[in-house]
Amino acid sequence: MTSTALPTTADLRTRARTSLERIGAPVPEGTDFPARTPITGEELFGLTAATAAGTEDALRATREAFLIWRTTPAPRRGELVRRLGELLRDHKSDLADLITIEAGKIRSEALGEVQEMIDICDFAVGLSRQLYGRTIASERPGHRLAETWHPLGVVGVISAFNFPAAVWSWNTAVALVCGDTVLWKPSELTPLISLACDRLLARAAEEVGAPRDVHRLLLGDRTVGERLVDDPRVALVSATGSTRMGRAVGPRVAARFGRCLLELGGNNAAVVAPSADLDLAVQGIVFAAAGTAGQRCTTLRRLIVHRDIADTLVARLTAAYARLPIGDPFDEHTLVGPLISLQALDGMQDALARVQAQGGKVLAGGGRRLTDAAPRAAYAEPVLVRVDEQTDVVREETFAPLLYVLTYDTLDEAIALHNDVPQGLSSSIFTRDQQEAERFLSAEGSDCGIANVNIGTSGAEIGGAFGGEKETGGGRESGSDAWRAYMRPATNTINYSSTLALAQNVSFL
Ligand code: UN1
Repeated sequence: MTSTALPTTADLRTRARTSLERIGAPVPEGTDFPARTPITGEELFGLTAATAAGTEDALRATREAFLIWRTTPAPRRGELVRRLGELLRDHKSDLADLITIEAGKIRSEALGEVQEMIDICDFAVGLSRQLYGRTIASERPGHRLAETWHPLGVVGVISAFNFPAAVWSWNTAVALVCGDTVLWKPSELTPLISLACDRLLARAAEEVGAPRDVHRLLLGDRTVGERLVDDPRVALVSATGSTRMGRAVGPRVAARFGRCLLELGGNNAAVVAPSADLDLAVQGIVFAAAGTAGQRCTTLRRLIVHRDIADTLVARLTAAYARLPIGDPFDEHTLVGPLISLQALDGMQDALARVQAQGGKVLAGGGRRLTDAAPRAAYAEPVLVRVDEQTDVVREETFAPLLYVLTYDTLDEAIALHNDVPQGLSSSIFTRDQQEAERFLSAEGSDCGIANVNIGTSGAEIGGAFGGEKETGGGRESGSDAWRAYMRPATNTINYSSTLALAQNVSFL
């Protein structure tokens, strides 16, 4: 199914301008780089990129603001984030429009992304009164041993197009309550939503009396990101994107002994056991694999199905794929919007050709839609491919709605297949057998940072730490105690006796 006609670029331009104006962030016109929409694949506005001097100014300003912000009590810092959360609630619809226009997300997912931002603000406000350190039993009489958490410095946030606002908010809301200031280099593909978020945070800062430069936005290409990566004033670089990007960023930050929080590629799988509730599994699989047009880092890319139910499940998935409405993400019936670019479509078609050459059989999808209506846009039919083994293309992350189906006979085999990829972000098992579920979640089960039961791999809530192992980069963001990455611990030994007792019974003088 293809949904109705697409909006024109002129309509989308007006809609984007209206949303930005309501948010109070007028479009800064320029010629350095374009703001585009994947809905038509065309240009909306020309924008201005940060210059080297502008980047230097932002580095200096956020560093200076840090010196004030770090001494502001954490619950007071929380007031800034609370106000940001209120403004996000007030402008939820406008922000979602900008996300749809720039990232191509369907309305419900775009609203969901803004909700995720609101949720992290609530979480961070609570956190502002819970930055707990521990006390440690000292071996010496009259001594107290404590761990104290202090603000870290300027945090450089490098974010990707697919969650253009939520991933910024995960980092920024937490960094701000931790006493850090933030420099944000968003994806070049999503500058408008970045301008909107930056404006709302600036407004919140004005209203609560926080320093103006607790946050600065730097639009531009990778040279801007590279400046943040190399500058020793940036205490932590939190980067979300491809494994290739992480390979470039990680060693450069390490070379100057900076800290890095990496959120990189995933190649997420679900195991479907013979006892699985197939109604539940089909719904969970289709959302995880085809939702967001396969462009979440948590997207389901591999399905590992027990041989006894493989044909039944595959038939049901094939039927569900054939019914997926693809097209205008603003149309309320659409479930699959456009890919971000023609380049992404090329990547998908290339992976599809390779997997077919390696023996894969296409069961559903693979075509391109709306080519005449929008030749510069990339509307792709989500694809289901049956493969006999986990070949090299299956072990790669292709950022598109491409689901590989493999079969297994024993749970040990399923877990081995599951873990035999370089990435380790998200995973799930569909089963009604508790022993199987627990084994999958155990130390000898999934090797991912996220492991679920009877739910797909994507769509994590705020509250749990988000991130993964191996080539996913090891970082944890947003929930649980991920805040610790944004602070530095100090160990304090306090002697309240009148004797100088040395540790380990050392005697001296
Ligand atoms: C991402 O794709 O970079 O769990 C983040 C999810 C979302 C976040 C995805 N809450 O799918």
